[in-house]
Amino acid sequence: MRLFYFAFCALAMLGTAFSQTSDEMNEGLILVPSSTSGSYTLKWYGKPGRTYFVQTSEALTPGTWSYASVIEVGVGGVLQWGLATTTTQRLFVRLAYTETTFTGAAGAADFDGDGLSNSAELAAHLDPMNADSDGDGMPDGWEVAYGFNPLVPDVNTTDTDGDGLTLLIESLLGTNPYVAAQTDIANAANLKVYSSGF
Ligand SMILES: [Ca+2]
Ligand SMILES: [Ca+2]
Ligand SMILES: [Ca+2]
Ligand SMILES: [Ca+2]
Repeated sequence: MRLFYFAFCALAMLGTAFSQTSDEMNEGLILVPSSTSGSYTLKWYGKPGRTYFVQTSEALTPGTWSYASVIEVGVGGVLQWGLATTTTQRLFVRLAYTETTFTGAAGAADFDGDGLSNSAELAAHLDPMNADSDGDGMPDGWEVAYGFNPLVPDVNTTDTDGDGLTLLIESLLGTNPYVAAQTDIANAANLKVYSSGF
């Protein structure tokens, strides 16, 4: 991962002259070089109802795409971000978008429902549109809450508290993997069993 070889910065909205339109393929996504070496402007048409993320890759192969710290809501006009890079490698850029509806700020929303906001996911290099970034069956938010690395698959058959429930089961139940389930059972109402004999 070469995250430190490039950086995005927000730019003001463009005017309408010479801008992309809603009719263009791939939202009219273009990367425009500036007069300064290594400095570009990334532009695309933001369609209303779509929220956009930016992904980059140096290899253009599956599994090499990662999210930049960019989230933008389409408002029926051209969106643009500055991109500065010092890498001599090829750098590919693509958009990912969702039509998920939400209220409030896009960064505060949780599109994949894993318990982490979109902004928190981007900051931690997680996938804001996949509840299980490392594919081990345990949601990103649950892993972060209990100190697991959501980018490295864990052995989901491990039973950290010895209560018979594996990490996978605990994550599905939303329970604490360091507190044995027996503790909770002790707080439950007792079940009374009566004999049917007279
Ligand atoms: Ca999330
Ligand atoms: Ca996620
Ligand atoms: Ca996971
Ligand atoms: Ca357990």
